[in-house]
Amino acid sequence: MPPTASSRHPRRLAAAALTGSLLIGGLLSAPTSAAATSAAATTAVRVNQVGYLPDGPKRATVVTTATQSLTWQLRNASGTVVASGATAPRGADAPSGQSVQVADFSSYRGSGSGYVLAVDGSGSAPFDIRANLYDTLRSDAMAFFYHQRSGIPIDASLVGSAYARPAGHLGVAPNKGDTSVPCQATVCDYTQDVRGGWYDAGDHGKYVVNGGISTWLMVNSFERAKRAGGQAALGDSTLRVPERGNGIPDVLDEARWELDFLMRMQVPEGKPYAGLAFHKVHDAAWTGMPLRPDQDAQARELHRPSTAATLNLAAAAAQCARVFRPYDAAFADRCLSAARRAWRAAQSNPALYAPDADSTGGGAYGDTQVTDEFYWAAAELYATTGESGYRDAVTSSTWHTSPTAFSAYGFGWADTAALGRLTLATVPNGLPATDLARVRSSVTSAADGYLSRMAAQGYAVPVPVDGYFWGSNGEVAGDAVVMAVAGELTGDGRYRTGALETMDYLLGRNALGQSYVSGYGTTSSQNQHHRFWAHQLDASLPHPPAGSLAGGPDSGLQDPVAKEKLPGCAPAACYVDDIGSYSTNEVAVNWNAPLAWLAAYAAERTSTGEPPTGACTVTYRSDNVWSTGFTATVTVKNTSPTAVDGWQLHWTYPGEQRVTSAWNATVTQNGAAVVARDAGWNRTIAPGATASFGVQGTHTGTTPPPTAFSLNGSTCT
Ligand code: 9MR
Repeated sequence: MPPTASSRHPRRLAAAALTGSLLIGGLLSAPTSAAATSAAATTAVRVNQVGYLPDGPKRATVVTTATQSLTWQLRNASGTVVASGATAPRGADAPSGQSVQVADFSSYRGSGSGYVLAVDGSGSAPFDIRANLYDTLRSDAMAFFYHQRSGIPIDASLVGSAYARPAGHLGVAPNKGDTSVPCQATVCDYTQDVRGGWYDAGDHGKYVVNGGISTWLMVNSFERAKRAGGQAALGDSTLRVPERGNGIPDVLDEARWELDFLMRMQVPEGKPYAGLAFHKVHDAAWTGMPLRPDQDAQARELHRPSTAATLNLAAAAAQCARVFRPYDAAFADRCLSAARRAWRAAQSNPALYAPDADSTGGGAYGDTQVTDEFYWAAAELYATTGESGYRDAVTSSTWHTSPTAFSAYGFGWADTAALGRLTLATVPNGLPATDLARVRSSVTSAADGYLSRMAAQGYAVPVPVDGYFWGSNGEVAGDAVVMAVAGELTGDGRYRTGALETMDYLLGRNALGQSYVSGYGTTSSQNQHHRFWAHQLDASLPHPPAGSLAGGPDSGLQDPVAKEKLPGCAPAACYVDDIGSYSTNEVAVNWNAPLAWLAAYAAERTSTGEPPTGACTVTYRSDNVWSTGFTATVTVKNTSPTAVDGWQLHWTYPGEQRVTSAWNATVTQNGAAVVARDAGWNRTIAPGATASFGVQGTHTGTTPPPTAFSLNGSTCT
């Protein structure tokens, strides 16, 4: 059996240890840290400082010693009270160490900017309520990856002159370049061209494990949007990338920059470890700050291949083969052959672990448990190829049935089984219907766990009190990804609410009243640990660009600045916006990737401008079932206030049903996934009106009805 998360999770060991001492010290009820003290000086009404979606949840947390319910008032930009109500007292909130109440103004459906929520004489930061709230964050959070590119000049015409810089690590003095990199002593006797890719974080290292999961999330964001009919927003010429206009969706162009690098990290044929991936490439010694990538004079080194890195490559490249195929078949082929080769090499070297101690000049990304990486890679290879060998690797893995595939601590670079489950739950594949149903329900159970934790916390955070470890904000955004997928699978709007509320947490509804995303909100992180966006150290350098997510509270206090400034902090308050606090305030590709995923999801809406939740209801009536066939009538109702003009209804059959004909709609099926398009004459569905159509098909046994539908990208209920 896979070990439990608590016994193996390299991402949370330090945090768990420290939380123990916090609880013993009784400090949760009396925070004494600098962060907690300065937080008390800010307004006590904590909101999403960017705002809320008109049809989404709208809740705020009020820090107060009052034990009785208080009155809240929502005021518009001119100060007029447009809604009011009573707060719900919650009492002591363990993660924040604060006493809180919750104001819920979700029923307000107006829109505008400059709203303020006032409670007991305190006003919140101003915020907007509008349907296009997340459009810019979608592109900024994705642009982060272009900014982080190695081996290409960062172009002022795309990012503005403050963020432009020469190419890093192309072998132009003083940098040594990643074009011909030797290994560490004894690892290999040749050099390899490993140019390109993304810098991991504030350092100039490039790590295959972290690159793999980040690439997967970017590509998955597109794959999900495509399923929901919302891919156009991530399509060609939607992002600020140099490849705009090449006919390929921009988010895939960005992912390809890393995929090319990941494939360059694969050991060539004829060499020892052929087919495995080098674990990482970085400087021989840690460099000082600030330092632009092109000015890095340190020697670069390849570190010994690892099974984990190899399987990350296999998973990301197998997903590439599936998702890139309609846009660039040759690249898809190249990805698939790299993935197959990596898989074979990992099977021959199943326990080549990257050591935790290898952290001179770069991070370790050590991991001695790689069965979850095997499961994830097998799932991707199976979803892409349908081949029985990969299917057997999926079904024989203990992770296929393990209850810890979705742990309380979310997924992460060391914990990848959940990614395999997400793929198997959403990408049509040949797993037996009962197995598929179990995989899908594991996604919704995980999401239920996050929802119940959110419900129990004053700030509605999906992580447990001992889950504030290095990169906790990435964990929060990852949990939101799981909730969003659960919403897609079930059509249950509670999951979308949960996913959107994590955005509230990241953007200011938290213990510190801090937006952790640069440029978003009135008090946003601006001094993240980064060697180029190092304004705090050198005023001629920029702050991090808008859309950069800080790592977030880490109760482990794992850097000197955190140790000095945050002693005694409550877990959710262990954060300081200081460039020296790399354990709470770095940026990293594996944290910005789930943020970008979530922003794209939150920004998605129909062509009529309606956000997805509650936009439609669907009934699927089984009219006739015989031994090998069935007919059914599907009725979709437009429950949004605006007309639908042209529609596509998506669903997935939980059984083996195959549609063979349809009337009053054009229906196509790919695996279990079905798309019904309007028949032309019925393309308009007025608000409150319905459209009905019929399907006939075959089946091999039972005909369980589909339960999750989406209309033009909107989840129906
Ligand atoms: O995100 C990583 C975290 O889980 C680890 O606890 C930490 C210490 O090993 O390293 C983090 O990753 C850093 C990496 O090692 C080097 N580049 C910056 C990454 C983010 O801080």
